[in-house]
Amino acid sequence: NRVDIIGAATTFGQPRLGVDLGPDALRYANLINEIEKLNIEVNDKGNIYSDIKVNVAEHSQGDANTLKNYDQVMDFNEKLAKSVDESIQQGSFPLIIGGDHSLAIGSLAGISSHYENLGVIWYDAHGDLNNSDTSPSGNIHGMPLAISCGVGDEKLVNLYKDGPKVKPENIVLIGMRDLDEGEKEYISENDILTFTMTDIKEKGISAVMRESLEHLQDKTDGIHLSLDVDALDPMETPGTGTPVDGGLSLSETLSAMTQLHDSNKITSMDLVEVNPLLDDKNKTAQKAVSIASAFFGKKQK
Ligand code: DIR
Ligand code: MN
Ligand code: MN
Ligand code: MN
Repeated sequence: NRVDIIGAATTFGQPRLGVDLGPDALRYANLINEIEKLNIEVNDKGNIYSDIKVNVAEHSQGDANTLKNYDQVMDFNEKLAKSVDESIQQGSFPLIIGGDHSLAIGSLAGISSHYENLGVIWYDAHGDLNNSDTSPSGNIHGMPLAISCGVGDEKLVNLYKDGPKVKPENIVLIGMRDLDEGEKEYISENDILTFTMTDIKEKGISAVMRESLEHLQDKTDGIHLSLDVDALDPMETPGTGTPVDGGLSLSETLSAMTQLHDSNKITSMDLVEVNPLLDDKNKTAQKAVSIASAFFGKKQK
């Protein structure tokens, strides 16, 4: 078993500059070594960037009805999808480190050709199920899951490979506490299994993870975990662009990751929205590394 690390150095899905430095912040927090310690071979493929460079003065201009930094997001995700696809072809487990969550457009596009019925666990404070009509911001990091389901801009929907990449019935949302109206409608119309923070407090994280895996394991042939560090409480992970109070603790998240590891069902992972420019001494990257370590099998003491 080999893990390919793919650095998704993009900030184009949202306005807070610095999330493109997330992959290197995770490396400086010793990501590679911590995974190698678990007797896993790690191949760091380096970073992917858009050919269109960040323009600090003009980043994320436009109103909520536009798709901000559209050309950059397209260009970036085409490249990312190709790299992810190649890693799976070579038999590696792709760990895509971000970078803002718009990168999931590319990671899911690259993954999806390998699975007929890809499951997705979206561990996030947000649903990322907006389109340009429902989005309050025009930030594409609030849209990748809708785009992957075939809803939204046609070129983004058909990026890398034509058609939707994921079916709504194969999605589980965990950690939700900041859903927009249009997202709530999409969730209820499509009956997406959703665990809000209230649900997690009532049931406990271990029941939530068990029910999530039960929901997916028989009908899917692979499961992608997309973990946004803003799922955790801002006291744990302050270095992220859109923090929301009332989130998961680190210890809940570590036990969730251990459950996913022990299930042996997860076939790829995104670890996203670490922004070292908003952080406190790289603490968010360090927690993200401990989350990845638990996911790859490190036992909690
Ligand atoms: C909000 C925020 N729902 C939007 N989304 C975020 O702009 O669409 N996603 N922060 O991670
Ligand atoms: Mn997100
Ligand atoms: Mn989020
Ligand atoms: Mn193991």
